[in-house]
Amino acid sequence: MHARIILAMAALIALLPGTAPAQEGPAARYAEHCAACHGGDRLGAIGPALLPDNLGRMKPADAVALIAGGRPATQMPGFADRLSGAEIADLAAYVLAPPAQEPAWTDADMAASHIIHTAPAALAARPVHKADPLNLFTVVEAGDHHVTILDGDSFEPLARFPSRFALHGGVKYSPDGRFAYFASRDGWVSVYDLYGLVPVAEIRAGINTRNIAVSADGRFVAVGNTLPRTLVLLDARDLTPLKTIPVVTPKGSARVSAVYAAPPRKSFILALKDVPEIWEIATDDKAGPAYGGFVHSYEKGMVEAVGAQQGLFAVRRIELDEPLDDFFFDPSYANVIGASRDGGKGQVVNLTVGRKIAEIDLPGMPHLGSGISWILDGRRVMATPHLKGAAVSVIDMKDWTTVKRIDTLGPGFFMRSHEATPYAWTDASLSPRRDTIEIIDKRTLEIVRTLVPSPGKTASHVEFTRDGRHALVSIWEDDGALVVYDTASFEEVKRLPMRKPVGKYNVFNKTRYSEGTSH
Ligand code: DHE
Repeated sequence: MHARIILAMAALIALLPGTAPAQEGPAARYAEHCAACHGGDRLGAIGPALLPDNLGRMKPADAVALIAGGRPATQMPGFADRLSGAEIADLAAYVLAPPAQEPAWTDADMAASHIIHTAPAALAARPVHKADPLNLFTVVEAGDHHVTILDGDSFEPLARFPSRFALHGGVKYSPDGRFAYFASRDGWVSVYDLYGLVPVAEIRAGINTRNIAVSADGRFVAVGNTLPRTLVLLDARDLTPLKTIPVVTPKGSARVSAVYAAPPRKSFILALKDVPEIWEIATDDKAGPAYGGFVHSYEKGMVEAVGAQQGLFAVRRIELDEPLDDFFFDPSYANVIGASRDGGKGQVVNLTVGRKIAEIDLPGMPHLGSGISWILDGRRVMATPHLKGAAVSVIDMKDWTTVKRIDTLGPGFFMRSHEATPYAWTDASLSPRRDTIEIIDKRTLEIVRTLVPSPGKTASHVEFTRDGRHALVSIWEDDGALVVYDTASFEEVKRLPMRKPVGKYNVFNKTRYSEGTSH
C-alpha cells in the first residue's frame, strides 16, 4: 500500500508543470523512473540504495538485466517496455558510478530513521513458543529478503518475516540469546525478540555498513560503516543512538573493514580498510589509561601516548604495516589474526603490546568468519579455506607455522565444526565443484567424505545444532533449501525448502563462543 502511494505521488509530481525532468540523460531518467523508490539522492527508500558500495559486486550486465527485466517477487518492475537498450545501459552505468558529491548521513538523519516496533513494556515475559530458546537458528534468506526462525530440535520454522533489503554478515545475539541483531548492506540495523517472535526496533545507522557487533555485556551494538566513515554505537535495548565516532586518523579517514566484540577485554575491536590501523573501543565504564589513545610506533619501538581518552567508548589506536580486510581472534582474545585480501601474508597482532608479533603464510585470507580452531595433539590450531586456491590451511596458533595445507576440490567461503564432533565441514562454492561439501577429520587432517546435497546447485555455509549432532547446509539458490545432516552418519535427515538461505546462526553456539563457528 505504502509503495503504491509513493509511486502514485511520484507519477503525480512528474505531471506537475515545472517538476518533470527538464533534460534527457541518465540523471533525468533516474529522477523519472527510479527516484520514487530508491530516493532522489540514491540513498534508498522503499527500494535499496543505488550507490556503488551498496550494489556490491554487481556487474554492469547484471544491472542492465535487472533494470530491463525487473526483480521477481519484489516491487522492482522491468523497464524494457519503456526504455531503449541504450537508455537502460546508460542508467545502469549511472547507478554503478559514484555520485558527484558523496552523500551525507548525519546524526539527525539517523535519529529520524529510528523506529520502535515493540515498546519495552510490551515485550513478552517468557517465550511464546515451546522450543529450546538456546537451540534456535536464525536463517537469513537472501532470495526474497526474509528471515526464518527455526527450532533446532524439530527443524520446524517458528516464524518467517520480511527483513530489510540485503542483510549481510553474521546475525548477532544478546548474551542471553534472547535478542537477534541484523545489519543490511544499506545501513539498517534491526533487533528482533526471540521470546515474543516480534521485531523490537530499527535504525539506519549509515548508508553503507560492513557489519555489527554486540558488546559482551549486551549493552551496546557497534555498527562499522564504510559510508559515512564512522563507527556508530547504539543502545542494544532499542537501538537508540549513543555516539558516532568518525573514523579519522592522522593519515586520513578510513572505512571500517569489520568490527567484533572482544569479551575478555570488554571492548570492540575494529580494523580500518584505508589506513593500516586497528582500533579498540572500550565498553567498560571504568576503562583506564590502557585505552588512552596509545599508538605503537614502529620507528621508536615503543608505545607512546597520543591522547588521554578514558572511560566508556575511549578509543585506542594500534598502527600496523598494512590494513586488514579480514580478521579473527585466538580464543584468549589476546591476538588478532588478519590479512589484507591482496596481501600474501597473514599478520598476528598482539593486542596487549599493541603490535604485530608474527606473520603467517596465508595468501589472501578468505571471507571473514571463515575460520575455526581446535586442539590437535595438545596444541591449538586454526583452519581456514582459501578464497583463491583449492586448499584449507591449518596453522599452529603458538608458533604460527603451517601444520598442513589440505588440498580440496576448490576454493570456498566457510569452514565449520563443533566441540562435539571430530569433523570439520567446508565448501567449494567458488569453484566448478560448488555443489560439494568436504568433510575433514580434525585428528588426521584428511578429507574423509564428500557430500553432494543437490547436484549442480551451490552448497555453502554449514552451522551445527547446540549439541553438535546435526549440521545444517545451505543450498544457495533462489529455490534453495536447508539440508539437515546427522553429523555421525552423514545421512540427510530433513530438507526444508528456502529462498537462498545464505547463512544460519545457532543461538547457543554463537553466544557460548563455540570454537567451531564465527562470533
Ligand atoms: Fe560476506 C560475513 C565481508 C561477500 C555472505 N562478510 C561477512 C563479514 C564481513 C563480510 C565483514 C563479517 C560480518 C559479521 O559476521 O559480523 N562479504 C564481505 C566482503 O568483503 C565480500 C567479499 C564482498 C562484499 O560484497 O562485501 C562479501 N558475503 C559476501 C557474499 O557475496 C555472500 C556470499 C552473499 C551475501 O549475502 O552477500 C556473503 N558474509 C556472508 C555470510 C556471512 C558473511 C553468510 C556470515 C558468516 C558467518 O557464519 O558468520
